[in-house]
Amino acid sequence: MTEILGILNVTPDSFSDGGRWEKLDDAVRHAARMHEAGARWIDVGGESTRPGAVAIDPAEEQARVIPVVRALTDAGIPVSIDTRNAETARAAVAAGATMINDVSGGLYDPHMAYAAAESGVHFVVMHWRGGVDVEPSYIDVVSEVRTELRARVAELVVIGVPQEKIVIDPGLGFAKTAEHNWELLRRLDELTPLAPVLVGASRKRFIGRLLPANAPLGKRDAPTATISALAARSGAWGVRVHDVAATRLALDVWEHWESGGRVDRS
Ligand code: PMM
Repeated sequence: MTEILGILNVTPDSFSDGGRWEKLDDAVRHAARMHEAGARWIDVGGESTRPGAVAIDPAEEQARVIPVVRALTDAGIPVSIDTRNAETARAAVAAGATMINDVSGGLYDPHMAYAAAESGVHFVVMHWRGGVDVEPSYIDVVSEVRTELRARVAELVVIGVPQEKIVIDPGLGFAKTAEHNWELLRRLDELTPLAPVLVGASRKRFIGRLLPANAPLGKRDAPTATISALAARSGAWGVRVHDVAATRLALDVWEHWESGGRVDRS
Protein backbone atom coordinates (compact mmCIF):
# COMPACT_ATOMS: atom_id res chain seq x y z
CA MET A 1 0.00 0.00 0.00
CA THR A 2 1.26 3.44 -0.89
CA GLU A 3 1.96 5.64 2.14
CA ILE A 4 0.52 9.14 2.43
CA LEU A 5 2.28 12.02 4.18
CA GLY A 6 -0.17 14.83 4.95
CA ILE A 7 1.41 18.27 4.71
CA LEU A 8 1.15 20.61 7.70
CA ASN A 9 3.09 23.80 7.12
CA VAL A 10 3.24 25.95 10.25
CA THR A 11 4.81 28.89 8.46
CA PRO A 12 3.49 32.38 7.93
CA ASP A 13 4.67 32.35 4.29
CA SER A 14 4.43 28.85 2.79
CA PHE A 15 3.07 29.14 -0.74
CA SER A 16 -0.07 27.05 -0.55
CA ASP A 17 -1.36 26.87 3.02
CA GLY A 18 0.91 29.41 4.69
CA GLY A 19 -0.54 31.17 7.67
CA ARG A 20 -3.61 28.97 8.08
CA TRP A 21 -2.32 26.59 10.74
CA GLU A 22 -0.42 28.90 13.00
CA LYS A 23 -2.76 28.44 15.92
CA LEU A 24 -1.94 25.18 17.67
CA ASP A 25 -5.54 23.98 17.98
CA ASP A 26 -6.22 24.60 14.31
CA ALA A 27 -3.05 22.78 13.34
CA VAL A 28 -3.90 19.75 15.48
CA ARG A 29 -7.48 19.64 14.19
CA HIS A 30 -6.33 19.80 10.58
CA ALA A 31 -3.69 17.11 11.21
CA ALA A 32 -6.25 14.83 12.90
CA ARG A 33 -8.54 15.20 9.88
CA MET A 34 -5.69 14.26 7.52
CA HIS A 35 -4.79 11.29 9.74
CA GLU A 36 -8.40 10.04 9.73
CA ALA A 37 -8.52 10.48 5.96
CA GLY A 38 -5.56 8.11 5.58
CA ALA A 39 -2.30 9.96 6.19
CA ARG A 40 0.23 7.59 7.77
CA TRP A 41 2.41 10.53 8.85
CA ILE A 42 1.77 14.23 9.26
CA ASP A 43 4.75 16.09 7.79
CA VAL A 44 5.23 19.18 9.97
CA GLY A 45 7.35 21.99 8.54
CA GLY A 46 8.19 25.40 9.98
CA GLU A 47 10.41 26.82 7.25
CA SER A 48 9.09 27.74 3.83
CA THR A 49 11.05 26.51 0.82
CA ARG A 50 9.05 28.52 -1.71
CA PRO A 51 10.94 30.59 -4.29
CA GLY A 52 12.47 33.68 -2.67
CA ALA A 53 11.85 32.54 0.93
CA VAL A 54 14.57 33.44 3.44
CA ALA A 55 16.11 30.83 5.75
CA ILE A 56 14.87 31.11 9.32
CA ASP A 57 16.71 30.75 12.59
CA PRO A 58 16.44 27.15 13.91
CA ALA A 59 15.24 28.51 17.28
CA GLU A 60 12.33 30.29 15.56
CA GLU A 61 11.64 27.16 13.53
CA GLN A 62 11.53 25.05 16.70
CA ALA A 63 9.21 27.53 18.42
CA ARG A 64 6.80 26.97 15.53
CA VAL A 65 7.00 23.21 15.11
CA ILE A 66 7.85 21.55 18.43
CA PRO A 67 4.55 22.32 20.21
CA VAL A 68 2.73 20.88 17.17
CA VAL A 69 4.93 17.76 17.08
CA ARG A 70 4.31 17.21 20.80
CA ALA A 71 0.54 17.73 20.51
CA LEU A 72 0.23 15.33 17.57
CA THR A 73 2.38 12.70 19.25
CA ASP A 74 0.25 13.01 22.40
CA ALA A 75 -2.82 12.47 20.22
CA GLY A 76 -1.27 9.27 18.80
CA ILE A 77 -0.66 10.74 15.34
CA PRO A 78 2.71 9.79 13.75
CA VAL A 79 4.83 12.80 12.82
CA SER A 80 7.48 13.46 10.21
CA ILE A 81 9.55 16.62 10.68
CA ASP A 82 10.26 18.61 7.52
CA THR A 83 13.50 20.45 8.29
CA ARG A 84 17.03 21.13 7.01
CA ASN A 85 18.31 21.85 10.52
CA ALA A 86 19.82 19.07 12.64
CA GLU A 87 18.90 20.81 15.91
CA THR A 88 15.26 20.99 14.87
CA ALA A 89 15.31 17.36 13.74
CA ARG A 90 16.79 16.28 17.08
CA ALA A 91 14.24 18.31 19.07
CA ALA A 92 11.37 16.92 16.97
CA VAL A 93 12.53 13.31 17.43
CA ALA A 94 12.81 13.97 21.19
CA ALA A 95 9.20 15.25 21.03
CA GLY A 96 8.08 12.04 19.27
CA ALA A 97 8.68 12.43 15.52
CA THR A 98 9.40 9.10 13.81
CA MET A 99 10.62 10.47 10.49
CA ILE A 100 12.99 13.25 9.40
CA ASN A 101 12.23 14.77 5.99
CA ASP A 102 15.13 16.92 4.77
CA VAL A 103 14.73 18.68 1.41
CA SER A 104 18.52 18.98 1.27
CA GLY A 105 19.14 15.28 1.94
CA GLY A 106 21.49 16.28 4.76
CA LEU A 107 23.59 18.62 2.60
CA TYR A 108 22.44 21.94 4.11
CA ASP A 109 23.44 21.21 7.72
CA PRO A 110 26.56 19.03 8.13
CA HIS A 111 25.18 17.74 11.46
CA MET A 112 21.97 16.40 9.93
CA ALA A 113 23.36 13.05 8.77
CA TYR A 114 24.61 12.40 12.31
CA ALA A 115 21.25 13.42 13.79
CA ALA A 116 19.53 10.96 11.43
CA ALA A 117 22.05 8.22 12.25
CA GLU A 118 21.74 8.73 16.02
CA SER A 119 17.95 8.96 16.03
CA GLY A 120 17.47 5.81 13.93
CA VAL A 121 14.13 7.11 12.57
CA HIS A 122 13.14 7.12 8.89
CA PHE A 123 15.13 9.66 6.88
CA VAL A 124 13.76 11.19 3.66
CA VAL A 125 16.67 12.16 1.43
CA MET A 126 15.46 14.58 -1.20
CA HIS A 127 17.51 15.38 -4.31
CA TRP A 128 18.88 18.87 -3.80
CA ARG A 129 21.12 21.20 -5.73
CA GLY A 130 20.76 24.18 -3.44
CA GLY A 131 17.02 24.88 -3.36
CA VAL A 132 14.24 26.16 -5.61
CA ASP A 133 16.09 29.33 -6.65
CA VAL A 134 19.02 27.44 -8.20
CA GLU A 135 19.10 27.50 -12.02
CA PRO A 136 18.17 24.01 -13.31
CA SER A 137 20.77 22.50 -15.63
CA TYR A 138 20.83 18.84 -16.61
CA ILE A 139 21.72 16.80 -19.68
CA ASP A 140 19.62 13.84 -18.52
CA VAL A 141 17.72 14.83 -15.40
CA VAL A 142 16.69 11.30 -14.42
CA SER A 143 20.13 9.71 -14.63
CA GLU A 144 21.74 12.70 -12.88
CA VAL A 145 19.19 12.65 -10.05
CA ARG A 146 19.63 8.88 -9.77
CA THR A 147 23.44 9.11 -9.67
CA GLU A 148 23.42 11.94 -7.12
CA LEU A 149 20.86 10.20 -4.89
CA ARG A 150 22.76 6.91 -5.08
CA ALA A 151 25.98 8.67 -3.99
CA ARG A 152 24.17 10.53 -1.22
CA VAL A 153 22.59 7.34 0.15
CA ALA A 154 26.01 5.62 0.15
CA GLU A 155 27.53 8.52 2.13
CA LEU A 156 24.69 8.46 4.64
CA VAL A 157 25.03 4.72 5.17
CA VAL A 158 28.76 5.17 5.85
CA ILE A 159 27.88 7.81 8.46
CA GLY A 160 25.56 5.31 10.11
CA VAL A 161 22.05 6.01 8.83
CA PRO A 162 20.38 2.58 8.59
CA GLN A 163 19.87 1.76 4.89
CA GLU A 164 16.41 0.36 5.59
CA LYS A 165 15.32 3.69 7.10
CA ILE A 166 16.26 5.72 4.01
CA VAL A 167 13.57 7.00 1.65
CA ILE A 168 14.61 8.95 -1.48
CA ASP A 169 12.72 11.76 -3.21
CA PRO A 170 13.41 13.26 -6.67
CA GLY A 171 12.74 16.80 -5.34
CA LEU A 172 10.16 17.98 -7.86
CA GLY A 173 10.42 21.75 -8.38
CA PHE A 174 13.76 22.05 -6.58
CA ALA A 175 16.18 23.27 -9.26
CA LYS A 176 13.90 21.52 -11.79
CA THR A 177 11.78 22.95 -14.60
CA ALA A 178 8.25 21.69 -15.28
CA GLU A 179 9.71 19.49 -18.04
CA HIS A 180 12.28 18.05 -15.61
CA ASN A 181 9.48 17.25 -13.15
CA TRP A 182 7.39 15.45 -15.77
CA GLU A 183 10.42 13.52 -17.02
CA LEU A 184 11.22 12.42 -13.45
CA LEU A 185 7.62 11.24 -13.04
CA ARG A 186 7.59 9.50 -16.44
CA ARG A 187 10.76 7.58 -15.53
CA LEU A 188 10.10 7.13 -11.81
CA ASP A 189 10.68 3.40 -12.17
CA GLU A 190 14.38 4.17 -12.77
CA LEU A 191 14.64 5.48 -9.19
CA THR A 192 12.63 2.83 -7.33
CA PRO A 193 15.38 0.15 -7.44
CA LEU A 194 17.62 2.45 -5.31
CA ALA A 195 15.39 2.83 -2.26
CA PRO A 196 11.72 3.50 -1.42
CA VAL A 197 10.66 6.64 -3.34
CA LEU A 198 8.55 9.51 -2.00
CA VAL A 199 6.93 11.89 -4.50
CA GLY A 200 6.15 15.50 -3.54
CA ALA A 201 4.14 16.98 -6.40
CA SER A 202 1.26 18.42 -4.39
CA ARG A 203 -0.04 21.79 -5.64
CA LYS A 204 3.32 22.65 -7.22
CA ARG A 205 3.63 25.25 -9.95
CA PHE A 206 4.12 22.72 -12.77
CA ILE A 207 0.65 21.35 -11.95
CA GLY A 208 -0.75 24.89 -11.95
CA ARG A 209 0.37 25.15 -15.58
CA LEU A 210 -2.31 22.58 -16.52
CA LEU A 211 -5.01 24.93 -15.18
CA PRO A 212 -6.35 28.32 -16.26
CA ALA A 213 -4.23 31.25 -15.06
CA ASN A 214 -5.29 32.43 -11.56
CA ALA A 215 -7.08 29.15 -10.75
CA PRO A 216 -7.18 28.77 -6.94
CA LEU A 217 -4.58 26.42 -5.40
CA GLY A 218 -7.29 23.92 -4.39
CA LYS A 219 -7.88 23.25 -8.10
CA ARG A 220 -4.45 21.59 -8.13
CA ASP A 221 -5.65 18.81 -5.79
CA ALA A 222 -7.39 16.69 -8.45
CA PRO A 223 -4.35 16.59 -10.76
CA THR A 224 -2.20 15.98 -7.67
CA ALA A 225 -4.34 12.96 -6.76
CA THR A 226 -4.00 11.66 -10.33
CA ILE A 227 -0.22 11.98 -10.07
CA SER A 228 -0.38 10.06 -6.77
CA ALA A 229 -2.17 7.14 -8.44
CA LEU A 230 0.22 7.10 -11.39
CA ALA A 231 3.23 7.36 -9.06
CA ALA A 232 1.89 4.38 -7.10
CA ARG A 233 1.58 2.49 -10.38
CA SER A 234 5.25 3.28 -11.09
CA GLY A 235 6.27 1.81 -7.75
CA ALA A 236 6.42 4.88 -5.47
CA TRP A 237 6.57 4.08 -1.77
CA GLY A 238 4.68 7.19 -0.79
CA VAL A 239 3.29 10.61 -1.68
CA ARG A 240 3.42 13.91 0.21
CA VAL A 241 0.16 15.80 -0.30
CA HIS A 242 -2.14 18.56 0.96
CA ASP A 243 -5.48 16.91 0.10
CA VAL A 244 -5.24 13.51 1.79
CA ALA A 245 -8.86 12.46 1.13
CA ALA A 246 -8.58 13.01 -2.65
CA THR A 247 -5.27 11.18 -2.76
CA ARG A 248 -6.62 8.27 -0.66
CA LEU A 249 -9.46 7.85 -3.16
CA ALA A 250 -7.10 7.98 -6.14
CA LEU A 251 -4.87 5.37 -4.51
CA ASP A 252 -7.94 3.24 -3.72
CA VAL A 253 -8.85 3.33 -7.42
CA TRP A 254 -5.37 2.16 -8.35
CA GLU A 255 -5.38 -0.61 -5.72
CA HIS A 256 -8.77 -1.90 -6.94
CA TRP A 257 -7.56 -1.67 -10.52
CA GLU A 258 -4.43 -3.66 -9.68
CA SER A 259 -6.18 -6.37 -7.67
CA GLY A 260 -9.38 -6.70 -9.69
CA GLY A 261 -11.27 -5.38 -6.67
CA ARG A 262 -9.73 -7.87 -4.21
CA VAL A 263 -8.20 -5.25 -1.90
CA ASP A 264 -7.14 -6.72 1.43
CA ARG A 265 -7.36 -4.09 4.18
CA SER A 266 -6.57 -6.52 7.04
N1 PMM B 1 8.42 19.95 -1.20
C1 PMM B 1 8.25 20.98 -0.35
C2 PMM B 1 8.59 20.84 1.01
N2 PMM B 1 9.07 19.68 1.49
N3 PMM B 1 9.70 17.44 1.13
C3 PMM B 1 9.86 16.40 0.32
N4 PMM B 1 10.34 15.22 0.80
N5 PMM B 1 9.57 16.47 -1.01
C4 PMM B 1 9.09 17.62 -1.58
O1 PMM B 1 8.85 17.63 -2.80
C5 PMM B 1 8.91 18.76 -0.73
C6 PMM B 1 9.22 18.62 0.65
C7 PMM B 1 7.70 22.28 -0.85
O2 PMM B 1 6.30 22.24 -0.92
P1 PMM B 1 5.27 22.77 0.25
O3 PMM B 1 5.46 24.24 0.38
O4 PMM B 1 3.94 22.36 -0.22
O5 PMM B 1 5.58 22.12 1.56
